[in-house]
This record gives sequence, structure tokens and C-alpha cells, in this order.
Amino acid sequence: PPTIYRKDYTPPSYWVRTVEMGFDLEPSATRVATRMTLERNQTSNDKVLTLYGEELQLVQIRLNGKVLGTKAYQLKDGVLRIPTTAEQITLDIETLLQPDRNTSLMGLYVSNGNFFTQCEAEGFRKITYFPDRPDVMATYKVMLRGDKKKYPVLLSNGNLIEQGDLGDGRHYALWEDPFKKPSYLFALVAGQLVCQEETIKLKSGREALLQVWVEEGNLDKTQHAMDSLINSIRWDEERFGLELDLDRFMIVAVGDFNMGAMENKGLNIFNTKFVLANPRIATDVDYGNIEAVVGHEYFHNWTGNRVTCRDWFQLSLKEGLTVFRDQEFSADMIGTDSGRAVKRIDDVRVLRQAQFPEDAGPMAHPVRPDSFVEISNFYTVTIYEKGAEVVRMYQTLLGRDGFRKGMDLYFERHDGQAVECDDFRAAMSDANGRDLTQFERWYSQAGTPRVVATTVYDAVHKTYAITLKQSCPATPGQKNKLPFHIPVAVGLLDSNGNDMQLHLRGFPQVQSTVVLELMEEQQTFVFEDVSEEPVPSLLRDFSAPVNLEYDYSDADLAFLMAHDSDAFNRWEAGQRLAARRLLALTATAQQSGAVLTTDPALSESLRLTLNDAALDPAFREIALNLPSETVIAEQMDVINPQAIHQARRFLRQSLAQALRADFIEAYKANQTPGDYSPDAASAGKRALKNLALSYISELDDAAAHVMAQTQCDGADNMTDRVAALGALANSTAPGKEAALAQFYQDFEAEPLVVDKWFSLQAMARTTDVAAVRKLMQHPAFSLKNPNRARSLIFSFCNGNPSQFHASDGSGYAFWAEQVIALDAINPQVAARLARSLDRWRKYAPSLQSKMQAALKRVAQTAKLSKDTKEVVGKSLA
Ligand code: HT7
Ligand code: ZN
Repeated sequence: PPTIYRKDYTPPSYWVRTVEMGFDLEPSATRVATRMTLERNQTSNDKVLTLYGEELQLVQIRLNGKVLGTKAYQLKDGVLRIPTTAEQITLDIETLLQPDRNTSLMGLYVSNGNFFTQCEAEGFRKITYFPDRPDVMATYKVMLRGDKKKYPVLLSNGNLIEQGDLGDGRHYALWEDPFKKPSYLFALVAGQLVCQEETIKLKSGREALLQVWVEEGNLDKTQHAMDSLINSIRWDEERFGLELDLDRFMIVAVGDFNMGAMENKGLNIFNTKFVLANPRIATDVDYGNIEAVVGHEYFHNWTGNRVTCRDWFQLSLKEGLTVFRDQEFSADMIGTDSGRAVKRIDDVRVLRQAQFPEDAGPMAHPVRPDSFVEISNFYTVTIYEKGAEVVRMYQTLLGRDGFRKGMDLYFERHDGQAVECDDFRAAMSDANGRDLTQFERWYSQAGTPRVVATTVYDAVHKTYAITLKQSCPATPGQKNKLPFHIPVAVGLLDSNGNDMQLHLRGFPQVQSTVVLELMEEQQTFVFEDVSEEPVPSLLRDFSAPVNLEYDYSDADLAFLMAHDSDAFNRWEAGQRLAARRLLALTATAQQSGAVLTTDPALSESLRLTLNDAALDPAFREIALNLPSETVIAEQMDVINPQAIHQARRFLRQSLAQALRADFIEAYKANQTPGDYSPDAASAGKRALKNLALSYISELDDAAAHVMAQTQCDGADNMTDRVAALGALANSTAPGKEAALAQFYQDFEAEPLVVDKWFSLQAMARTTDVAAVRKLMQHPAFSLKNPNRARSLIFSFCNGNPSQFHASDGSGYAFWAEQVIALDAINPQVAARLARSLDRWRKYAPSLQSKMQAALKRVAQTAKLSKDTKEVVGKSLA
């Protein structure tokens, strides 16, 4: 398959001004009649109108009313070329689709008897031939026709302007979207659905109708999504002065969906996982995710829909910015400083767990990639999460007000346009009179920068110098990197643990945190009037997506853990200390006959944090969580998954022994009696209580079994129930099998809970490939449903490293089999799974060769999709 390059971008030869579509909805044969009016793009010299189509039956094309014979156009490899230079054209295209055979879940498909669409990035071309590219924007009018009983609800973008009976058991609905949009934002939904609705008054006084559509039986699970939508609308009005521009805004939940959700104009389509919640089926984490995803899709209405991307290389323009916005929204919804910090830590954990490895692997790409084979493969943590960090750095550099000025200018300049990442940077720069030229490298250079800090205290002159040296590892196609513009937020702690007032040489303001702007390869920053040698608190609030190294002593780290006013760095100090121990234990575990030992210093520091009642329980929970096996793996030259697992388990067990009484106390002190509420304070308490349970369960003794079993039996909410079941699943408790069976029996009618049941078993310590294969035989398992496939296969391959990387290579053989099987059903999902072996070159040779063999087996499979081909091809390159 061809590689597409950013440098080859050319504007379209024709603009599409209006689109009218008629759908006759039938699962096995849906007829689509599309009429579009086009206008020649005066800047283009291309004498051909180019349209794209995939897996379509082309019935007829008419140009200005005249049927086009096959000689009047060229149709090859999904590209339809019509030679023409006419100024204005009306094009009628009729296509025939088979939605019930569409297992890729792109374009028009059937899920549980209902119709749904997914058009981003290139799904519209599976509905009709079209200039399916984001810089072609048009207004749409859509007529839906279908059986009245089977499809009582007919939805599309914008406003409902007419509906009625067709007399033959069918009915119709006519929708019109007043805003021009790219084809990737088109959507339709038809079927048996019910909705919760609410009318709200917007800031300007206008009214808007909000609806959350679900399958019958799920109306008791929509309130949280509705609340989250209303909160999102209010937040965007307040924080960015952005109002909902439509009279109607709909969210629809679907059980078969490739990703989380989709921001189609006025008709957001969501994976059920990010809509449905009540205390019986959803955990605190689910509630938080729903709020974040509802916010994310809503915020796209401005950052993505009103201002969209010129081409798919600019994807992070909308995704990075919108993730940043949803992160800020979630933080503001918690409201407290410590809640904000916990949210920030959570976001950074995701970045380190998933994006840092991506940035160091074969799929590493810049936030604005230079090339791709299949754009679906580029909906990555780099585009989303690193992209959000890049946007956050503007705010760190310009301040909140400066950032808002930049946003205002961005909308003033580009509302209704399809633009580039550079346009966003220019708005930030121009609105603030700041030169952000060098900042561009965050978009063009891949890889996680390394920043090494060294310090010198001069007791005579009372100065403290911090030298920062940056570098960036080579990534595919980018050997040498130029220095980034890196904001490094710094504080200095005196011997009492208080923040010093900082006098940075050359800067008049005195503050307790300063943002150093590292722009050269190496720079020294000097602080004056420093009365004693401080302990530096570096990269506060994780002010840049870099790996910061400083030669802290263990005592420094314990001191920062106890005193740093920056909650992020308090947490970070604990993680550094724990990572140090874990790496040492891992090194020992690799030697045969070695005996693992711990030192009490870490447990004493953690004991202080655990018992510090002045700290938010949510913070204590996150601070007591050790770095994951993946995070530790990334810090090793050669990854040994078994040794890492053994080391982490050993450390958790020794902490459980040392702090048993403290954990029991925390368990008792953080009960949440009364009605369940997912608010941050209650969720924080539950999180700490369940962390205590998970540590106590490491001891795997009778007392721990009773504790978990009692919680499992008595839980009145899913957070507590699943935490207790997880503890049992990882234990040798006699009641383990019965508890798993009971859970399934209680929730077999709730697909999202059955997913949890599969996932929890897939990640259990004792689950090996044979056990996963057995679970695949369960009647509830299906590869066709992405959530289900993710819950078992992905959870095992990505969430159970010590079993997946079994020394006999059985995990890799299983992985290859599943990638191949999934590829025939759903290439996007298969290509995601294919990423599990990204880091194969970092493992010991005996594992490497087995991984390579599995990758080759996939690569050599006949009829492999271009999605999966690109991923395994890049891995093997
Ligand atoms: N913008 C949406 C992307 C998306 C998507 C992409 C490819 C295949 C299926 C998809 N479903 C949704 C999601 C978002 O970032 O909001
Ligand atoms: Zn998005």
C-alpha cells in the first residue's frame, strides 16, 4: 500500500458546496442517492475531479443530469476520476451498501439490529463516492427512509425539519445541518432507541434540546452522561466563552464501536462504555471516564468541528487541543487543588505508560506526522496525549490569560476553516507577542526529550545554579534532533521543607515557582539570595513531556515526598524512590539463587504518606501505587518481564507486611456508608480503601481472603465489588471460583460488566495462554465486538506482561493467531492489537526471536489489511 506524505498536500480541484442524501435503509441492501453541487477551486490546475469510494456498489453517476458512461470516468483502487474543468457541477451518485456485512464498523453498519455510521477518518467513502478529505466542507440535507417498526427513530446531523409516513409501513425523516462540515463529521442513526432529554438555556438565552439515546432497558443509566453534557456546555461557556451553536445536541450509545466516541456535528455517537452508568454496573473510574469523554466530544464542537483540520497530518490540532480541554474540564469539575493534582498525575501516568513507549518504539512519530499508510493507525497516544501536553505547554509559557487570548484569536481567524497546527501556534504567538518559532519542533520532532539537571550551590555568593542539558533519542527517519523549547517549572525547598522565594538572575519577579525556558542544548540558570543549599523541585506539575534526570539522594526524595508544595512532585519523588528499588530488585531477581531484600526507608516514607490525614485520600492512593511493570520495563536496557513481575510482587508483599496494620486502619477509615455517589471525595476514599485491600490481599492469607470475600458479597456498588473480585481472582482463596461464577450470573445481562469479568481474569496473575483460550470458548465471548475482544485479548496481551511473555513463546503465538483472526473482521482493531509487540527489540534474545517469528507470521499472511501491514511492517523494519 502507498505511503501518503504531508509534503505532497495539494488543495482539492473542486469544493463541494451542498450535499443532499437519501437513504433507503435495509440491512442487506441500503440504497444511497447523493446529489452534490461542486465549484471549481480557482487555485487548482488539476483538470480532474477526484472522488473516493470503498466497498461500494456503484449504481449510477450523473453529471449535470446526464448519465455518465463508463468511458467518461476512471475507477481504480477506490479512486474515481472524472475529467472536467467546468466551473459549476451537479453530481448525482447512487450507491448500494450492505451494512449487515460490515464488520469493520466504518461507514454504515448494523449493530444489534440498528444502523450507525462512523466516518472519521475515511469512512464516508464507504457510503458514497466523495472528495472525502477534511478540507472539503459542505452543508448537508439528509432524508432517511426505513421500516417504521424496525427503525422508529431516524437521526442525522443538525435539525429535524420534516418527518412523516410513507404509507407502505415505512416512514421518513428529513434533517438539515446549517453548518458546513467535512464528510468525516457526517452521521446517521436509525433503529429502536429511547432517549432521556432535557431543555437548557444557553448563556445567550437561547434554548437547546439535549438528548441521550440508548437501547430500551438502559434509560436508568443515562443520567450521568446527561449531567456531564450539561456541565461541559457550562464549562465551555465559562472558561472559553464558547456556546453551543445548535438547537439540538444528541448523544447516541452503541455497543459495537471501534473507539471511545465520535464528535459528529450535533449527533455524537458513543461506545456504550462511555455513556451507560449506574452504581450497580459502573465503577468510579467509569464515571470519571464518561464525564471526560462526553466533555471531549462536546468540546470538539468548537475545536474540531467549527475549526477543523486541513489534512489528517494535522489531526493533533483538534485532538491534542481537545484532550487538553477535557483534562482541564475534569480537573475543574473536581474543584480542589489536590483533586487537580491527582487528575494531573493520572494523565501523566497514562502518558508514561503508553506514550513514552510509543515515542521510543518503531511507530514513533511526531505530533504532526510526516507520512502514513493508513490514517486510522495514527489515532495514537502521541497525537492525543502528547498533543495535549504540547497545548498545555502554551498555557504554561503564556499563562492562563495569555492562552485564552490565543484561543480567542484562533477562533476569530479560523472559524469555519480547515487549518494547520501552525495556524494554532501563530494565533498563540500573535495574541501574546511571543516568538514561538522554536516551539514548532514539538510538532515536527518525535521522541521523548531527555533533560539532565545538575546544580551548584555557592555558599559564599549565596547563588544556586541549575544547569539543564537536553537531548532527544533518534526515532525512525529522524536521527538528529534540534533543541526543543522546554518550559521547566522549578521550586527550591529550604531545610524546613518550605518553598524559598526565588530571585532568578535577570528577572524582576519573586515567586515560589519559576518557569525556566530551556531553548539551547545546554543552559544555566542562576538564583540569587539563596540562603542555604536547597533541595530542588524540578519540572513541577510535569511542565513538559520529557524525562528529567537529577541525581537526587534517597534522603532528598523522602524529603520531597514529605514536604514539596507541588503535589505532582511529592508523588514523583515517591515514584522515583520506588522505581529505584524496583530496578535494583529486578536486577537481583535476574541472578539465579538470588534472595530479594528490601530496606525499610521506602516503607517508612510510604507509611507517612498513607497515614497523613491532611492529605486527600485520592492522593494517598495514587502515591501508594508503585510504578507499573511497563514503566519499569521502559527504564531497562533489556526487558525481563518475569524479573520485573517478581520484583514488583515482592515489593508489594513486603510493603503489605510492613504496613499491614496501617492498611487495615486505612481500610476501616475510608468506608463510604450511605447511598453511593461518584463525587471525587467519595471516589477517593473508595480508591484508598480498595488499594489497602489490594495490598492486604498480596499476603494471600485466610484473613485477607475473608476481607475480600466479605466486601465482594456485601458491596452495593461496582467499584467495591470489582475491586474485591480482582483481589480474589489474584489469590488462592477457596471461594475464588464461586465468586467469579456468581459475578457472571449476577451481571450476564450487562455487556459492560461482562467485559470487566473477562478483563479481570485476563489480567490475573495465574492466567496463562491456556486459560485465555478457555475463556474464549465461553458463550459470551466474541471477536466481533471490539469491547469484548479488548476485554479479553488486549487485556491479556497488554495487561498481563509476565504471562504474555512466557518463555516458551506461547503468548506470541496466541497473539499472532488473534491478530490474523481479527484482521479478517475488523482491521482497525487488529492493527491496535498488532502494536503489542512494538518493543520486541528491547527483550532478551530468546524472547526477541520468538516475537520476531510471530511478527513475521502475521506479516506473511495473505490478504492482510493495510492497517495491520503498516504496523507489523514498521515493527520488523
Ligand atoms: N475523533 C474521534 C475519532 C474516532 C475514530 C477514528 C478512527 C476510527 C474510529 C473512530 N471513532 C472515533 C474520536 C475522538 O477523538 O473524539
Ligand atoms: Zn477527539
